[in-house]
Amino acid sequence: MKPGKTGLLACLLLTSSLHAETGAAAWLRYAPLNEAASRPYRDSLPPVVTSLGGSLAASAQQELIRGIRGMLGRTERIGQVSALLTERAIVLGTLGSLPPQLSLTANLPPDAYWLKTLNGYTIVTAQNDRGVLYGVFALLRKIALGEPVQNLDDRQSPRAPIRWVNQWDNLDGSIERGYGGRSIFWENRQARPDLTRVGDYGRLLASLGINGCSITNVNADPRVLASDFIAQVVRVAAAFRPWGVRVSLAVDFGSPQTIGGLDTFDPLDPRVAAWWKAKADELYQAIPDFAGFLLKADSEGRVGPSAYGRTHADAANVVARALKPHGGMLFYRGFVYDHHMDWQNPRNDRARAAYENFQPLDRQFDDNAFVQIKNGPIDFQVREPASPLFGALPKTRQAVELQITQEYLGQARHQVFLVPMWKQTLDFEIGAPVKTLVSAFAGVANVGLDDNWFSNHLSQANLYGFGRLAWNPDLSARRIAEEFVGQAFSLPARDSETLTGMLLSSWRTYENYTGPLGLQTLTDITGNHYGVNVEASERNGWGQWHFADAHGVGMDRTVATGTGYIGQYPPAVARIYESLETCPDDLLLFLHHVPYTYKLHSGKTVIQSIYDSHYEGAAAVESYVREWKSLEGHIDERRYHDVLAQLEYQAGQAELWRDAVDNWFLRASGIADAQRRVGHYPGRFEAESLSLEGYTVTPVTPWEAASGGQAVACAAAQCAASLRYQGPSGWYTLRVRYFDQDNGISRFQVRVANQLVDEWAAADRLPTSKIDASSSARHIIAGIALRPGDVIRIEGVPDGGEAAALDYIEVVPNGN
Ligand code: GCV
Repeated sequence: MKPGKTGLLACLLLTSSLHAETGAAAWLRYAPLNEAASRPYRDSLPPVVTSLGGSLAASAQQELIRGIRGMLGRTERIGQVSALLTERAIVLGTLGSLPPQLSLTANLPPDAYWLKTLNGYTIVTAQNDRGVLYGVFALLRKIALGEPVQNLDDRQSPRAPIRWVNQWDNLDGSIERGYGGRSIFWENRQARPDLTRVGDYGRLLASLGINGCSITNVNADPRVLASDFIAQVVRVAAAFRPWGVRVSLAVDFGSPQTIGGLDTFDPLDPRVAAWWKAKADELYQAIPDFAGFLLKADSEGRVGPSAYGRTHADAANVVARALKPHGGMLFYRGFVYDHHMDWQNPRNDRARAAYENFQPLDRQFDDNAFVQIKNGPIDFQVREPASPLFGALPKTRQAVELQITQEYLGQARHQVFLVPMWKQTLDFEIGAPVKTLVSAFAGVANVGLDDNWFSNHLSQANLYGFGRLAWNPDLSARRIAEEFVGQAFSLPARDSETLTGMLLSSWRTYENYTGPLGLQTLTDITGNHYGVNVEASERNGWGQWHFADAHGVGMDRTVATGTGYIGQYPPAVARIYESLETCPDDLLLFLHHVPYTYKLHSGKTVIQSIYDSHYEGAAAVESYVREWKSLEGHIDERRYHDVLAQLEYQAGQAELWRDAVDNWFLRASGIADAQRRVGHYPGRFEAESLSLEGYTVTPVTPWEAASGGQAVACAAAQCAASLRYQGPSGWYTLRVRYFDQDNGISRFQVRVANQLVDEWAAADRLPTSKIDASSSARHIIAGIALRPGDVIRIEGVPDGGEAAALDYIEVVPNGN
């Protein structure tokens, strides 16, 4: 077998097992291979697994047995070390533990592994126990992807020694920017009684080589450091330990005062230093493999060293020095900015903040203090340039922070594969590629108790991709997508390619229907960060401005006439960004302010490009629905239907984004769409123009969130909106746009000529109680025969605070 382009696709798989899957197994499904595919593995893999011991030996051995059982349908025998001379085996052990006849020498860094076939033995070895465990997962991955294992000689080392995930979990069980259910760690300010999911999560993380997890929100609760809380952390650490995942805590910088009882948290006060030291000693006493602390200070209302006129280095070092004797690390977030900035001062620029705060402090951080830097200078927007800070701290250890949870990228309700975006940052040359400048990777994962961790099966690809990049940032996005698809789904080759293609194009698609050309995600910045709200980022202190007005759009960050942000890059980069001639179209409006009629490199004007990309993005999501439907029968029913519902919903949201953003820019610019689509919606009937019984017209805020800026809401027990159809007879699809608030479950019925043709409940889990873009949803009723004079009547029954509100109905000839 050769691992060709699709050698890692699942063409070799599978004795079809399409029973319902919850998604909990993610990419560790170990789906059975078919007879032909499994034969080479059966022939080449010894029937015995012999473990040479070590702290993670039980996990490694059990995982190997479990994986081989799943994929090859046979159970490896557990062999004795004493029998190694006489029986061929898969041998699991560190280099130092290998017996003389299998002795191997190599200079492997910690966590690296070596898979080696020797004298009929398959050896999984490493410098440390974690490496052996990672080697087992790598061996199983090869089998799952159809790669050969008979003549192994594969050494793999992680690029960065620290690869960890951050969870923004609160002690009450909620998760800040978490979309996959409640915390797997906490409930009622205690560790959950049952931490099984923590162990399961540890296994997923270990399969990617992730070796640490910060288990509390960076908007930190001081209680996490209380002495009587340590026992809770001990339990979580114990659940992770079999998988080599070390825990860390995100801590509050004011802790010496808030829980330590001191009258100060001044980092230069010896009593404060002593407090941090005593606290670290206490934690390490209980958790000897504790990883360290994560610290968000002087940011978004968190206290920090500025309270005493001290620097971030002072703050980081006082904590780092407490951890140092135990081998602990301190991750100090570079996400520091003023969120009360004067938007009327054209020199102000949040994008400059991280560099200005930290660059002058280079050399001043201790060697176990890392500055953890978000990929871009703002905040996980759909497109940002790489943070200039990466190139400005040559004497400081740096961690790159990537956001796996899709805060600004559709919140797991939209399918957006983030690896291509991350790779842009990691590959970005800022003196050297960013990936070579960082020695730690942090991914904000925020998995929750939902069966499939994220509430969206396809969002798992982002955790998978983060882990694989953290191990090897040189892997291509395509390779990672193919690996994920090959393991998480068992599809024939053509279908694998379809799904891989969907993943790979999805970031560009999302960008197209939200904020292209560097506009950033035009969402509700001061609210839930989900639905469209073009002006939410303007005219406030948060600094995510894009300065769109009647004449033009974009933020002038040039050195010549703007905020000077571009000057934070090395000259080779700054030159490209500073000049309109060379600035890439994708970042144009992030870096420059231009008139709407400005011509892009693509040849289009800015305004026409905004219109077109929104139409392209929305059309692409409609095509994802069709493509996904083509996979029916090859995916278990549960996951098939879950993803189909998610994609259909996303298609409706993409259409809303398209219309909202395009109409906003049409109104602002006064320049018509050359293709006459924007503002022209054949077959669309605004709810407010229908014949209303009980419904009242209500303005929607922001206006672009509803077609025509208005909706109808029902304050009675039941309301109706009717339309007398006047078009030609034929088959039609009805598209009803309604609002699904989170404060009730309204019911809708649609009748055509008095006949009930469909009904549904507005019961989705959407993040708003308002009638706005976040609650806007679409219901499609296909195959309706209409004749002139037919009455189409939508009846709404509100519930709780939810008003059974309607935006419009579209009557679309079938096939359109
Ligand atoms: C945890 C953004 C998010 C916040 C988050 C913050 C951070 O502002 O909206 O929820 O806080 O980033 O990264 O600290």
